[in-house]
Amino acid sequence: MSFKLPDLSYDYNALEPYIDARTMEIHHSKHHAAYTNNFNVAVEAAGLEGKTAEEIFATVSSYSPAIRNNGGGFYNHAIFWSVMGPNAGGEPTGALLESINSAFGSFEEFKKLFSTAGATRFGSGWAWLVKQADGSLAVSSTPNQDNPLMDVAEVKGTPLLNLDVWEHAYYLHYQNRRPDYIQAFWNVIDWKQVAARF
Ligand code: MN3
Repeated sequence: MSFKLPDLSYDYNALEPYIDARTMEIHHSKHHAAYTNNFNVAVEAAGLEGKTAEEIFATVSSYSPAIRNNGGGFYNHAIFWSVMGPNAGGEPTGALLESINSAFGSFEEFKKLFSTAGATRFGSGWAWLVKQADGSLAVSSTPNQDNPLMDVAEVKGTPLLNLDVWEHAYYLHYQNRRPDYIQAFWNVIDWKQVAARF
């Protein structure tokens, strides 16, 4: 199997009270594990072994929906776990903060844009902070398991931060209150990890 389910660098209960342990356990050990397994099956069926996920995404429109959906599911969740952590939250600093200010005016304005991107994504999908090819930052959202590395994405670039707004990411604890989940997310963002991606 070429793609592996990554371990979390923290316990399932580490993000409480913002994201509950039961949601984290099911999300990682069931949902993410299934995307990873199904991606490996689809990659093998398509004869794409040896390619990186990024290489596959660059021409994802030429492959089956199984590649697009499960590849995105595998990759997007790996980013999502890595940009969250305990003892996190607060604001970015340094060059990342300067780029955020330059692109959006202020950190508060960025928070509003990103939160709105997640709240208004109809159905299932993700909100993103993206570093575009010219180096500038943008906020976007994608449907389903699409991501900004895919040739089908409206806003393309390197994903710096993402937020899963599928119901499976919040329904046990927040039920239909997606905006409350999005507000809580700001308390678990590990800005050091986001800065490292930047
Ligand atoms: Mn998910």
